[in-house]
Amino acid sequence: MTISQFIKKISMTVAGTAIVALGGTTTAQAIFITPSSNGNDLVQEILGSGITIAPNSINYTGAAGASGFFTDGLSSGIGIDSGIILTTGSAVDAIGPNDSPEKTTKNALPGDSDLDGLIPGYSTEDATILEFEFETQGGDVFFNYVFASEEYIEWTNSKYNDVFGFFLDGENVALIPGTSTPVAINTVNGGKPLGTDASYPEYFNNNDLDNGGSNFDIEYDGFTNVFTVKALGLEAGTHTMKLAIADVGDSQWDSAVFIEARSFSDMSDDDPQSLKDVPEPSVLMGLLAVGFAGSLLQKKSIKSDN
Ligand SMILES: [Ca+2]
Ligand SMILES: [Ca+2]
Ligand SMILES: [Ca+2]
Ligand SMILES: [Ca+2]
Repeated sequence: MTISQFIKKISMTVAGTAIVALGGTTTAQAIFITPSSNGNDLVQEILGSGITIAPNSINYTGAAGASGFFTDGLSSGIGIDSGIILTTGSAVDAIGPNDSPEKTTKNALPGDSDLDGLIPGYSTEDATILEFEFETQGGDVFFNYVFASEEYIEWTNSKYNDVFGFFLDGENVALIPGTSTPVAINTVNGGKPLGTDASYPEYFNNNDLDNGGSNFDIEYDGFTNVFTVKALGLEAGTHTMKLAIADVGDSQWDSAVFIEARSFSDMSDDDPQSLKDVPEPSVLMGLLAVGFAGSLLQKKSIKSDN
């Protein structure tokens, strides 16, 4: 590592104790995770109406603890109540409260060439992949998801551009609405520092301890709104789906994708859970708190190579 690379990897962070005390909210429940790397169980959880899974087509690639089921997601504010989680580290580390800017599990697994292809110039590590083949009765496919990460906010717009992809017959359909742009750290964020050089910030929910968090009872420092995959007019017959997520630039700072239970279907959900009872972040209190806490305490955080 050169000196300049080393310097780039040093960030100043601010302890969040005062922020939690001032801006935190209490909730009766919060997201709960049950780890599983059983591909059949994971696919069954997201399977909705009008979809038939091809026999013996399900394949899970990843660490045993990297994936699982989640419940009570609405109480943590992610807009989806239950479903499956795929991560680049440890699934149980999604559980709040947010007590670290850098929750990390190195799984020492390779990346994925399809994901590499989404972010030219970067390379992936610690890939977690759930693949299956299916038929759709209605000819369409819909499902709902949220992307979340510890890379927010300190590594926004850096090389640690964690990414995921939902590859339908090899083509990524996890795109920012109305664009052909994959959803990743550097494409959906609130900027760094928050509010500077943001990308689609209207889709970003800040939960960063050093930037007014924690607004949500979940470990990830930021996450997207609920996005819906819409793939219309598929030909009759069997299609492939590959759900994949990976770290980028190194194997540290976990990212995750949440996929809603029973949402993988041939019909659009007209009443998504995201419209029901999502807590509002205490933005004003958070902004006041970060200004206050910023003068109290600082520590250095170093993101070293593997
Ligand atoms: Ca965190
Ligand atoms: Ca972070
Ligand atoms: Ca990792
Ligand atoms: Ca990462």
